[in-house]
Amino acid sequence: MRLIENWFSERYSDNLQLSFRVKDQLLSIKTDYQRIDLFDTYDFGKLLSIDGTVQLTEKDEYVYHEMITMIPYYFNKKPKNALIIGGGDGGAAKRLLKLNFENIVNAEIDQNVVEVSKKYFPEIASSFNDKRVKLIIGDGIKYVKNSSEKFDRIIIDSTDPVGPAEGLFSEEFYRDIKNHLTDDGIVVTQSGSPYYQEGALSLAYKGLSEVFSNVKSYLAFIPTYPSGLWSFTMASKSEFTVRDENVINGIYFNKDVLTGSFYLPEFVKKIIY
Ligand code: AG3
Repeated sequence: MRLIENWFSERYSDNLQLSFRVKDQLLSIKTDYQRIDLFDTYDFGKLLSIDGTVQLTEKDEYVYHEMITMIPYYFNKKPKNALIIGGGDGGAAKRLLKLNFENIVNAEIDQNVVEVSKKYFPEIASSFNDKRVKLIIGDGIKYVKNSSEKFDRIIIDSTDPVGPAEGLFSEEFYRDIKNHLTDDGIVVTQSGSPYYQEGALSLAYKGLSEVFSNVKSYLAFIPTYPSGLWSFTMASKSEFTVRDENVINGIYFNKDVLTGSFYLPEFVKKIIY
């Protein structure tokens, strides 16, 4: 019998938090960049948190990772190579491998995220063992400043725009990203909860709009993130056109989602237009 119940909570506002009952805390480390915690939760399996915010859980990571990779995949020319910035858990790379990308560069700033993920989420982080994935431990912002390679897709798999990820929501960074995109290439970033993090969505949308002529936001339901309603924003130098090709279903993603996730509620449109 357990006499004490343990809970992990992510605070959304002064008056609201989401709590997960946990069987155990498996890890808590402070790295040069952030604090990383790992919990074994009752309802969502293992949960990775960075600076107190949920990054991924075993049970619902598929929504985020499918939506950040599969939506942009089906637009414009078939992509073959990609750059992932952040994404140290390997989840985005794993989905790109499934989509048959030939070369993936993954720039993650914090080696500890990779190590923790390899240990606690081996199935997800197994993507780093694939020859098509080149892992670079380093700052994505510096990487896009100091290299010249072009990519068909650039995926900004960042944490919230505070602390180490702040620069990943800046116009200057988006300008550097543009130099790395092929002519009809697409950059996509997670852009926060439209309900609790209006600022993240407007920073991403407005910043990308300063740099790219085509920008679109879309939504997904992610039960373990603030409010459950999550936004992503993608941008390109060329107009977006969906390829005429059969769509592979994910667990969340399908043909209807490819269209429907772009239909935005009025309060979300107000944030970005
Ligand atoms: N990175 C984006 C997580 C943002 C969650 N924010 C929050 N819980 N406040 C996800 C990493 C998965 N590869």
